[in-house]
Amino acid sequence: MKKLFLIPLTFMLFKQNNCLAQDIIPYGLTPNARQVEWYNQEIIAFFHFGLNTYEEFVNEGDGKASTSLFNPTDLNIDQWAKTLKAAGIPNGILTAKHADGFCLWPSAYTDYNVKNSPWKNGKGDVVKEFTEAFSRNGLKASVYLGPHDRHEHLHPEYSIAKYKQYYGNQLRELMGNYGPIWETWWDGAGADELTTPVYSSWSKIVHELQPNCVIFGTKNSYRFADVRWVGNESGFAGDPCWSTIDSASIRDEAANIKYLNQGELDGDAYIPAETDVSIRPSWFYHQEEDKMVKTTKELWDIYCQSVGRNSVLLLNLPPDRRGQLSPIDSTNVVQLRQGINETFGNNLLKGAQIKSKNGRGGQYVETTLLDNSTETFYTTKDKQTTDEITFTMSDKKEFDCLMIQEVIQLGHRTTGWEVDYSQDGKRWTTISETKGRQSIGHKWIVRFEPIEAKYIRLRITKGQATPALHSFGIYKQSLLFT
Ligand code: IPT
Repeated sequence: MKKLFLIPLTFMLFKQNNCLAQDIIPYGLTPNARQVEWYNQEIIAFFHFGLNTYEEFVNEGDGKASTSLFNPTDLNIDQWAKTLKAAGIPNGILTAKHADGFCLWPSAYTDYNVKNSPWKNGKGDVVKEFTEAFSRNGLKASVYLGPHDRHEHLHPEYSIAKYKQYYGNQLRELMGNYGPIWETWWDGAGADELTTPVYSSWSKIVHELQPNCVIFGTKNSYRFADVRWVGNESGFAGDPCWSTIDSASIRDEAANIKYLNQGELDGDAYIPAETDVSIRPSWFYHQEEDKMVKTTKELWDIYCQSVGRNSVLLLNLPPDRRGQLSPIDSTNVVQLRQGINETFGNNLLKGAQIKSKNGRGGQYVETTLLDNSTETFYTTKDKQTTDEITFTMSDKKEFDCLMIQEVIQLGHRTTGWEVDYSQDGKRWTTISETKGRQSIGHKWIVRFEPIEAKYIRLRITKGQATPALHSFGIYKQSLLFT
């Protein structure tokens, strides 16, 4: 009897996949299931690999280079996977075809592919090795099939209609023959002549063959985008950074870089920003850049300005001419993860006494902010869109970083927040780096000079709906980041 009663109750309280209480109604636009999963990955690896890897100073081949250049001496994708696992990166996107049009798999629709390279006597298939190694290692595999194709443009019979067919065929090969594909990337670079109807036919192929595949869309593919470009390739999302945006801003990219970067609170579509940046100056591996690999500290800055600004970080780790990740790149990205774990593994507010002004209580009790669970959250009484939550620690503690998370499935609710500290619980100082903060979303991180305090106060100053917060914490940054 007891059991029978418990099951429906749990069911009533939590919605599948998101575990949301049903009495808190989502506000405005909300993410689809693909977007929620994408957000939770936080970091995705990008692998630019192809003919350009074997050319000097080339990152956007002209489509004329000989296929005989492609010859990895020791391709080992388990090695990429090992790095990703150590770095806590669950997914990787391989450039199956970059702008030069060279295909890393033996496509039946062109000769410009691995079949005509010396690698494995033309019997190799990088996409197959990639998807198999990733699945073997419990990682997600994704592909970039560049819409821009300089080799195909050189074809005397090139036309958009023919290209639409050609690309569609290749998309069917990639989406149909290699198991689950988690994201596909429609780079806007050089793709201006491709119209929305062209992308419409391609999006049908993606949705038909891989219903869970996230589409990175730009410019004329804006209507099919699950995620948008962040507006730069330097690794920073805006402040604020809303997951919503006017979709027309994506279409007219050049005039709307600011909106790509920051989103628009009253936008008409939920299309969050993906922050693509390379660990090296170039997208492809070039040995002369071995001394210019971003340091662990630089990667931490990037992490805080992307994942820590309600975005997902797409970090490029280009394999070298052997077909392996370079040791410097691997070391730095693995250390990034160690530092993230060290930093956020110790929420200094743990065990603090918590009091809120407008807390709803019950299953939404204040302590859910500190329980590290994505299945619980804090909210206020109906109609209370602002709040003050005070944490009293057992003793004063030193911290230089804070993190806050909203329940993204319930929409952008909080639109203003700040954090104060105090030594006596009476006279408060606002942490200046938190002044006027607006968006939260999946995760927001703020760093500052070390502060020592016993009392911390989170002030929710503005909202479109009652706040819904998964977590809040203060931290001391790992020594790996100093
Ligand atoms: C830029 C594209 O215009 C944009 O649509 C997106 O694909 C982006 O690349 C990805 O980084 S072009 C680049 C040279 C800034």
